[in-house]
Formats: sequence, C-alpha cells, structure tokens
Amino acid sequence: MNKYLYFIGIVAAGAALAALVWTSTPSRQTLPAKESEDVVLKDGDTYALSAGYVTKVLAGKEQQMLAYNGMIPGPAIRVPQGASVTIDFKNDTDLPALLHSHGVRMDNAFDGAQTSQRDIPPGGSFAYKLTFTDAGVFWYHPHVAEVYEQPLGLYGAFIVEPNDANYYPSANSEHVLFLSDLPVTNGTIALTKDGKDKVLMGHYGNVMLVNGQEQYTLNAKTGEVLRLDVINSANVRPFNFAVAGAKLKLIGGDNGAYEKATWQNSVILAPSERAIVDVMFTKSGTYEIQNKTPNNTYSLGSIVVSDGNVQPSYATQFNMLQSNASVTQSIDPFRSYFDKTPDKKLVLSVDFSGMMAGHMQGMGTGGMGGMNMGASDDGIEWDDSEGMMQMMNAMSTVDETKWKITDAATGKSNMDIDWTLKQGQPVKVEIYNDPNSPHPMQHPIHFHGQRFLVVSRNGVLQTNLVWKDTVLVKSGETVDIVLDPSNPGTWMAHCHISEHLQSGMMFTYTVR
Ligand SMILES: [Cu+2]
Repeated sequence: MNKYLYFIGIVAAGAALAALVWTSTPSRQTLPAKESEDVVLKDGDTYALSAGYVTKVLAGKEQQMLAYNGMIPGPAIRVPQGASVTIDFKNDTDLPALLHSHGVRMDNAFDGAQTSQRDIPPGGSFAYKLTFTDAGVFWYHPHVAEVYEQPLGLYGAFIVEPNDANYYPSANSEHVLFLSDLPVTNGTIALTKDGKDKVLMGHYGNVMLVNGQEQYTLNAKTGEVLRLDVINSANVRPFNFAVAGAKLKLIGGDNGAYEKATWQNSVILAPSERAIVDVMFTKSGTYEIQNKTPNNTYSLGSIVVSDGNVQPSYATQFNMLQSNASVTQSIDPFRSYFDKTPDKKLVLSVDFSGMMAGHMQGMGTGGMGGMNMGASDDGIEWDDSEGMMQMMNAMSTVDETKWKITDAATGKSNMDIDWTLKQGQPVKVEIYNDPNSPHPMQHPIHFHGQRFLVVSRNGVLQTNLVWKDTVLVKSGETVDIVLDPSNPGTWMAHCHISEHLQSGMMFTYTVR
C-alpha cells in the first residue's frame, strides 16, 4: 500500500475513533432515577425540563431508563387554572423527541405533535408556551418514538389547581399514581428503539409499575382523606384500578370533575385516561393497590395505614357525594346535541392481510376474519392472550399490520381523513369498533386540543358526565361523543395505544 494513503488511513481511523469516543461519552454521568418531585409554577413562570437517560433497578437488574429531569415519573407540575407557563424543553437523549401536554387546550403551535411541529433532534430544544384553561389532572409524554420512550419513564403530571376553592371536596393529601408496565425477558427490557414490532396487540408488560416502581408503597394515617390522581401511562394495558378493602370516591376524570361524585369498587382506565379518586381508611393496616381484571388480580403495591389523628378532619365531607354545579353548567349548552343524528361516523378496524399472506399460508386464512380472536367477552383485552394471538403479535410489524380509523361517509382512512370543523359548533361523532375485524380489541381514542363528552354507549344515554379527551371504545361497541371544537388549529386524533398510533391509526382535523 502507498505510504501516503496508509498515513491518511491512520489519521482518518484515529479521527473516527476520537469522534466515536467523543460522541459516546455522555456529557454527564448516567445517574440513578430520582423519585418525582412537586414543582409549583405561577402565571408567567418558565421551567426547564429535559429528557435524558438514567439507571434504575427493575426486575432485579440495573436497567437503562429515561427520565424527565432525572425523575421517574417526571416532576409533578402544579399550575393555577388559567395560568400560562413556558416549559423550556431540551432533548438530552439519542432519539427524536416531542413533548405533548395531553388534554391541555393549548395554542396549536405548542401541542408537541406531528401536525404542528417537526421532531426535536438529539441535543435540540423547544420552548412550549402552555395555557391551562381547565382544572384537572393532565400529563406530558413523548409523541414520537413513544413505543420506546414512554414506558422507559417519560411521563409526568400537570396538576391544574381550580380557581374555585370548592371545585373539589377537601382532602388532606394528594398523590399522583402513574400506572404502567414493562415487558422484561430474562432481566432485559424487551423494547426496540424503532418500536416497529408487536404492533398488532402492542407491548403488554409482565412487570407492573406504579410511579415506575415495583410494589409501590404509599403511607397514610387513619382518618386522612387521600386524593389519588391516577393516570394510565402504559403503551397498551388497560387497568381496572382498585384498593382492596376500600371504597373509592370517584370525583374527577380526564378534564376536571364529574357532575357528581360516586362510590366505586374499581375504576377502568385505558392508556392516557385519568381518574381522580378520594379514599379514607378508618382502620390501620396494609391495603393492596390492585389491577382487577376478569381473570387475574394483580398486586401493584400497597397503602400502609397507621393510626393517626389527622387535622383538619374531612371525614364528614368524605362520606357525602357532592354535586358540582359548575361542571353541570358547562355541559348544559351541549345537551341538545346528545340525541341528534351523528354528524360524523368512524369505524375502527385492522388489516393485516399482508402478514397473513407472508406467514400464514398453510393455515387456511379464509376463515380467520370470522374467528374474532382477541378481546374477551367484555370487549377488552386485559392481557396479551396465550398461544396463536401472542405468536401473531410477535410477528406483526408496522410493515404489514395496519390499524385503521375509517370515516364512514367518505371511506377514507387515517391520514387521508381531513375534517374541517367550525370553531364553537359542537360535533357529534359516532365511533364504532368493528368486532368482525381480524383482531378486534379495545381502542382508547384521543382528540388533541379539544374536550368532549361521552354521551352514549351502544345507544344508552350516559348520565353523570365529565369532560374527556380520551374514550375507551370496547370491541363491538358504538360510542357517541359530542366534541367541543373550541380551539383553532390543525390537530391530531388517534388511538392512544402507542403501537397502534405507530402503525398509522390517526387522522388530522382542522378547527377554524
Ligand atoms: Cu388502538
């Protein structure tokens, strides 16, 4: 070899090695994840939030995880209703990022979704100016590479304090509980950075987490009224949240309070849905936090209650079921739309004929469509089922599995749909989850930037409403919503199962 070329080669290799060492050396040491801290902001404040790698011991092994400001969950950000704050976001990961503030009716430019913003590259940053119109519990999470980034720890709460001091009944303490799960195989987290696998059913985890922890513990005193802000941040798993031996007083949902508080034994939460529940214990002891599905009861952790004399005592208030007149008044102008003919109809289904053709030739696929392999009798797939469906899920990728939202009027699906809605003109949308598709399962349907009411399920008019941004549509179910298109811009609507979104189960709509 020519000596000169040899020299060039050595220099180039050296430079490449130096670049490799330089780029792969983290700017700071990867630290263990911290627990979430409360951050209190007021109108006009700016808060710096970064996403980056941390370590955490899970399933008996140190794992590389992701965190906002080093915390899992990210900081719980408290803001007064009506406040505008700036979240100075920095992407300290090696992946594209977007910060979506779920359920917040912010200006369109700060939605942190693909309709309004390009991905933030590694090292990039973006200032999100958010206005919190509604009281309630909201949350922030990635809106790109979500299949991978979110379950590793990128989720945090916004708690918007109501202007009206009597909006909720009184409580002694408030706790955010993020419910999620992680798939772990032989001690390793089984998620890929591109998130293109298992798009049929999604990644159900085998390790259940509350606030990113296995067997989470919360301490309480007898007579203390605890407010639990429960948020499902899983990719796909629905939770039926319960506290064994305790009645749950359900006071709020996605976007603020219900019209009236109710007693519940458990509360179903699909990915991204929220529930605000109050709970009080009169006897000391250990109370299990559970996910109660028809076939299994999973222990998620416990509330350890010791004897105490909590002052002030809100026990009397706790035992009453309050009505919220301001919520009822906010809904009243929409009631005349509840039983009108739907303006729009959507059908939810899946097409994986490509995968069937590729992998299933010998199996006589002609009858597969009628087999209804998927959701259990109640229309919800609580777990990834055993056997063939699990095998098919393992084989399914974004290339052949196409989850679809179809507009019945035009026959258009997903990104071919482009609705234009008039600002201030309520729209009734019927959503039908086709049980005859090759893999029927539940879909939590989320509209960005707006709020809606779930007015009927299978033709049954709903009572005791709450403003929502996500609705769980069970397999075979028809759900009617009345959307309040109050917030101008081009927005996304999609299934909130991360893998279904990844496979294209989304459309855009414009409010003007
Ligand atoms: Cu879906």
